[in-house]
Amino acid sequence: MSNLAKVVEELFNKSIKECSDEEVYVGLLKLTKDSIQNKGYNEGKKQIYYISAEFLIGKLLSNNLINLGIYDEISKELADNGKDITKIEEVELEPSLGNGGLGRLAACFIDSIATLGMAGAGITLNYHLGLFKQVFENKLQKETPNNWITENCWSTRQSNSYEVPFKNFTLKSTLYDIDVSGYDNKAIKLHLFDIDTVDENLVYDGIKFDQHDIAKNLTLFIYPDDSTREGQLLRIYQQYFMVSNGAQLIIEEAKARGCDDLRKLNEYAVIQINDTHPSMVIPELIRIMTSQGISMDEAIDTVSKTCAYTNHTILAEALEKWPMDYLEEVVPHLIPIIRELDNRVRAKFSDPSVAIIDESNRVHMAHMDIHYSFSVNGVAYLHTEILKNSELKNFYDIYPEKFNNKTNGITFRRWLMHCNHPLTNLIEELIGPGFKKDANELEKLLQFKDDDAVLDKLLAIKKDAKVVLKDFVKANVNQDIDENSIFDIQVKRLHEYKRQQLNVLYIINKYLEIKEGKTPKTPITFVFGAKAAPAYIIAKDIIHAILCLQELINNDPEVSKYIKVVMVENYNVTAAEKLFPACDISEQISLASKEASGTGNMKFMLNGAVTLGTDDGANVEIHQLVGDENIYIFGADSDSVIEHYAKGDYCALEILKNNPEISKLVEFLISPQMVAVGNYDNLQRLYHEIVTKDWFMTLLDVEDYIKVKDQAIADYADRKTWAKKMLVNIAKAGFFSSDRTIEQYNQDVWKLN
Ligand code: 26Q
Repeated sequence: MSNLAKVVEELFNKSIKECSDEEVYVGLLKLTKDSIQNKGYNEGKKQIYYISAEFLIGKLLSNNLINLGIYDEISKELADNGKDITKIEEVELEPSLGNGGLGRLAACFIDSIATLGMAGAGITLNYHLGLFKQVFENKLQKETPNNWITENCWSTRQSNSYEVPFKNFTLKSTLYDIDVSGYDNKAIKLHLFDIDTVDENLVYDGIKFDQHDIAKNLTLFIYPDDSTREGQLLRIYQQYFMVSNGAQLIIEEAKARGCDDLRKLNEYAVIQINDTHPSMVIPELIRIMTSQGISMDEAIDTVSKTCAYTNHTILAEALEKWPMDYLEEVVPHLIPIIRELDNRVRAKFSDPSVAIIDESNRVHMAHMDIHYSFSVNGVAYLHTEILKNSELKNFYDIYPEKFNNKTNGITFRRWLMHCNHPLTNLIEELIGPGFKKDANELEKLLQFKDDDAVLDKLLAIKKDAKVVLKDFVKANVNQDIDENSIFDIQVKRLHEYKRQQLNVLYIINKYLEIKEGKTPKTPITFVFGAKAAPAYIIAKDIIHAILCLQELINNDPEVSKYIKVVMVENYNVTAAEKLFPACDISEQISLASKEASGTGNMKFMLNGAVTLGTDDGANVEIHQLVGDENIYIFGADSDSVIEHYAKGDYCALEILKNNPEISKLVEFLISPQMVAVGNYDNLQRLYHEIVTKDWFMTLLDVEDYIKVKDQAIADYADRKTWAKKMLVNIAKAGFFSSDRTIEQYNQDVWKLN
């Protein structure tokens, strides 16, 4: 009897055939959890603790089967018993423990850390409802709770518990662990801290809840709305709870590995601080050390040698600055330490721009990180250059040796082997299985650049993936799309700097062209997927505009022959796994200088999409790798954008006055056609924002965008030449394996033994 047969026999007293999909899932969950535990965990004296408010891990079943090397065997066994593994995957609920890029990056990183045999762990919170589930109602985003914790689930309750002191009370934590299996290697753990008193019944009317009783709501949601004082305080409670537990666990484990003197903590642990959300780990560790008799000087020295900081954004509004009185209300015991850290900075540097506490009595978390970490890194070449030369220039001048770049990466286990079996199999047929361990081997595909049979296979695989997405879209939003059309896809968080509105203007242009009789050679399907932050009004208006275009265009028989618009509902990791393989044109159209890296751009490339993008974030490196022939770059470059901001000379109204063609597109947002299907107020607000402000310079790039996108669409018609571009993109994607990124972190920063 097979292992799975034994497990389900034991659990349900049934054969696999007799089990429901739910029962098979539970059986596989047990089998997988046991197999990972039996293999054991990576070990080492020094460990990496990747501490992050987000780990957007996605569903785990198939990924774990792949990493255990038993996916094919299990899926065959299931098929032999009349079961379809993709149906069983559907039983699992997606843990949405993150917002977007930063959280997904953390998930890719723990996969790579485990795979490369490094000892370490992820540290985060056990959000009961994770990120909200998005539903569309009257063409508007509505947020609903998204429960992922069920009786049978990947996390396992542990016996560890720590006391976390707040101003007026102390909370006792409970630890849940999720094992993260390396690919063909042992595992590491993702630690999720929680409290037992959380009350999910507190939630009403979507995702509202009473924010007062911390003991009941601490880990209910990820990033509760922080537009109010209560919301901001809750964020501080969450952050401190995460880092205090983390610090206690790290110290306990270091001691268990032989650290007999906390002054040597840096020999046993390195803590990677994922953006500023976990920054309070610095004063917390210092607090713990000094409370145990270590001097302030020594504690600061050790902690600074233990912590490393990653910056993920240059957007001013995302840089956390906590008002001192908020911190006083939640964690008064950290205040003297933060003041001491600030005093030391002020004694050394007279420049007020590098202080930790500013004139308005706000604590700049990033500044604390930079002064009291040994490494500061950006997440793509251009991003790190901008940090050094402009955003953090004053810090770079003081600490040039701390700054380094670590261009992001993605795990190929999930973003190729799991989400695109047909492509994986073709690659293996062509160049053997070596690429699964060493992504650089994908370059061997280049020898097939002129092999028609291979190029045809690539096109056939793409078409099949489009059929899969077509079915998904039908089930998801009840829209019919054509697998023979060009799939142009923009999926990512909704943000003005990512410029979904620029894509909208292109679609409006196409619509008007078609109405004037200028029809595209190949039909195009424009696909969007994006959640907007619940309090981000303009982002929600952009979603509304997209949904209006979807209705207007898809229901107009004259136009829908040529173009369609689809916005998938509740874009998440599971949807992403269907979207990336099916894409022809990957939209990476942020305003140059604003997208730190992007990682969706890498997933699209790896799955044979061609990038249409600005020279921003990791697009710059994609461009360099594939060459001008195999990417479509448009728009202003980052230097000129930075100059516009410095001079304050960008004026949307000016552009509109001088360009009736552009003006026509923007005016369409409030046209009778749009207002007939949408809400005037939402459309007018978006229109007004673009006309009077357009902070992210949509109109600066709109002409070039239309020109270059039209070129890409025209080029698509030459299928052979296009297939070559696909092949080159896949072949050059090896650099973006997160295994490479993690190896670089280890070599330059972590130095694990
Ligand atoms: C800050 C203050 C208050 C409330 C929320 C926040 C907040 C929350 C989430 C700030 C930032 C984030 C997330 C940022 C993020 O996802 N950044 C992305 O990180 C990716 C991984 O490095 C990059 O590829 C993306 O370019 C970057 O946008």
